[in-house]
Amino acid sequence: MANVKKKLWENNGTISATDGIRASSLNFEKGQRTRHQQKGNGFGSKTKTEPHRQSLNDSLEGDVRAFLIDEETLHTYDDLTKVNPVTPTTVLKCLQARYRVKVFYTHAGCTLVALNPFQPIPHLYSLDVMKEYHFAPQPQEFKPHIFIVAEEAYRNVQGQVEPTDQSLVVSGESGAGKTWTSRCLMKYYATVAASSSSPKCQDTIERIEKRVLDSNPIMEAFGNACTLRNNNSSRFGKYIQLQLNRSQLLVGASVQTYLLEKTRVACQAANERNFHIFYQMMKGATEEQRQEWRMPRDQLFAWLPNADKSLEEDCFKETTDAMKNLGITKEKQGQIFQVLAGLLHLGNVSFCPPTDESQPCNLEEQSKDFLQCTADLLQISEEQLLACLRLRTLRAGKQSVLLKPCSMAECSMRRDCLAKVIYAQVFDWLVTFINRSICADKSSWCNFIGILDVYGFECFTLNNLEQLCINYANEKLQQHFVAHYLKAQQEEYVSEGLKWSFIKYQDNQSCLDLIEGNPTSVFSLLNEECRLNRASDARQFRTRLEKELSNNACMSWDKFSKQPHFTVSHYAGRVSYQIEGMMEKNKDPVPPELIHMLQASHDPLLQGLFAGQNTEESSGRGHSKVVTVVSKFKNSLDSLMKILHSTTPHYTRCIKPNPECRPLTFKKEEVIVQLEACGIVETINISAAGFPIRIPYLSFLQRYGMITNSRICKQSINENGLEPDKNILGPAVADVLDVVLRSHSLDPSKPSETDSCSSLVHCGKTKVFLTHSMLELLEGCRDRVRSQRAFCIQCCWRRYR
Ligand code: AD9
Ligand code: MG
Repeated sequence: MANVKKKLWENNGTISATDGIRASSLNFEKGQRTRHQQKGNGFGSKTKTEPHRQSLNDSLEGDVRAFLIDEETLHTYDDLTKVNPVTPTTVLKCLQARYRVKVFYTHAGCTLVALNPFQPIPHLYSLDVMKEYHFAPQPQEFKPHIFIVAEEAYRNVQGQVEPTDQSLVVSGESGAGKTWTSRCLMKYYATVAASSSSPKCQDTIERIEKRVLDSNPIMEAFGNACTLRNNNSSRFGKYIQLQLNRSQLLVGASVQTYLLEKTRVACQAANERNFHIFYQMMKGATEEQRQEWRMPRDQLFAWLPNADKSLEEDCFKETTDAMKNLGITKEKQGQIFQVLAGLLHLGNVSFCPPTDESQPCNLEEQSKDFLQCTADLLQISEEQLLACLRLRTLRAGKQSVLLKPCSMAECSMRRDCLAKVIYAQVFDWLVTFINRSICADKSSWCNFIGILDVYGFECFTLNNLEQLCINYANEKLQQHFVAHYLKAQQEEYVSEGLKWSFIKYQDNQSCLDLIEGNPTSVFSLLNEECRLNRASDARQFRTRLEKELSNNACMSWDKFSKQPHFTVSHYAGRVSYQIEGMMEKNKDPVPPELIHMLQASHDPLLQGLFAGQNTEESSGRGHSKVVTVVSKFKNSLDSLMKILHSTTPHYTRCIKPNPECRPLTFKKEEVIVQLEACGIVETINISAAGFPIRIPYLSFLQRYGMITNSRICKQSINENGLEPDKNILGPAVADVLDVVLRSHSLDPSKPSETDSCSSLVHCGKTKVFLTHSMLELLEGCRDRVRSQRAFCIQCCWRRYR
């Protein structure tokens, strides 16, 4: 091995860590100095690449060791597909070994795995490190890092053939680090895409960068909350497009959000909190604001649980500063906070049963002040508010209107519904405002880098429509990922002259058909149920699902479960969804009288939010015209997928190493579940389904040529810089393979039992494609030849002495 390393140095060659799927490829290229190298890195003469740059020796060690499973050195593998054999267990061990030595990033083929350290690692993300990766001629040679992904996308934008848009897909479970990673990526681009700007345009660029970054604290204040799994959990999905001009400078951005968990505003699980913004207001308001919003310090609000918990996210000033920077005036901010204060008061309104059942519910005595505060802050009539909360309006024909008293449960539902609909509108208004403030004119940008921060796969004890939508989104992304990954593999096979039909792979189309397919699927049946606008019956719906969808292999039922449910076999595991409440959630009904009341508000913000909004009414024959939650979600996801398909994707899978968010604690059982859920195990399976090891001819002969000791091998190796040419090198490679296979009485076209492709080895135009078994045979032969030689040298040496 020392010889090989020495040779490398003499060749001034480099080892590409990203050749194809990076699998064990010893890929030597003649070193070429680039503009950045010749001129220094542009940030002063001191090069600080040492901590991040792997030495060539290390890299080679990693490659060679990959052939030999050795737990001692597992932490040196910077690509999981290099570990041999590649199994979930070895991959897990490798990640654990790396985490132990505080290495948090690892490649997995075309994916980057990011382990959450749960403690600040400032040196890993400093400005200097950003610059190192940005100015490196070959960032891939550096240790795996999110900045490699960022830089690769940035360079890809100015593609060699034509510029291409890029997407960075960040996924993982709650608390795994998606939002942290997305912020880190945005900061990277805000830094590197501005660094080369001329002083003249610096002002404008800085302003837009700051505004783009300032969108984060606003969206997080209004869209994030403290949950059991993450103190700063995003309760919505987000796709942000960073717009770049011809000079690759960041000139703007646009944000698209998905499925805000608006129920949180009125209902927080035990030990969880409402959206951060409410706590920020409670803690950060001035005395004057407190009076205005009727929020004395000691006031308890039912919708503000766990307010004593102190979080760094509770920083009101950061939010209001960011709002100001984005152009949200003090006046508008005041309107927003006043409405939110109104919602907090609304949460303290509760009802008690009437003495006479034909009468509406009574207000609890202590609720009266809160009702009045709510009406004042929302600038609506108190009487109208009370009527809307406890009386249902029934229309009989066009003219006559009946008012029917609501039950206690209905009153609470209407109160919660009012809060949800207002909060969701405020959130959408903010997103629209942010977009107006940061989006560049279409004529001033030509390409974008999109960053997708979406909720990961979810499986709780009880799962309902929210989990079905989230897991459906993950199925879509997984399909996209697999298609991209297989396409990349297929392209390499085809360009190397191999047949693609070697690969047998099962995709997740039938699961998607089950959820969203036409004409019959879970979504279509749910929508039909909502359209019919009849009282939902969970058991009836379950029977319907069984009748219509039981022929889909991804659908099943737990016979012992008492609750009506259905179980879907997702790519990441089986999830049982309870049917109770699902149809109502899909309808997400808003009583029209609530909207009418808000439209009549004197508050300019509410007026603007609800003006022109269609109230949900039933058509004559009892059919509802409502656009259901799943239809809206499917449509927004379809548009997202269209965008993703038009870009070059890069995947980062964030992993949460322990559920308690403890620093530097790795729990294997937690991690393996996530590796499965985020498709890493699947990636490994796909990679193992073909020829996971590809070695360029020259590299192959340099390592295995000694097996045959043929003259042509020596010639090839001695000719430094020789372009790998199958005509010259091919026969030598064939010789080596022939010797190895014959010595084991094997047929190259027949795989071993552990290989999933239909042959052991294939010679492409420039590379040899191997299965793991073939690699082991080659390594074994090489070891035998080397020990025989060592033995001979020892004998000669003794004789000589
Ligand atoms: V959720 O689905 O929105 O609930 P995320 O977004 O996956 O979740 P988040 O990015 O919020 O998780 O990360 C959780 C916490 O982990 C952060 O608040 C940080 O304290 C911590 N974290 C994540 N990544 C890093 C990191 N690279 N370095 C240090 C980190 N801390
Ligand atoms: Mg998040």
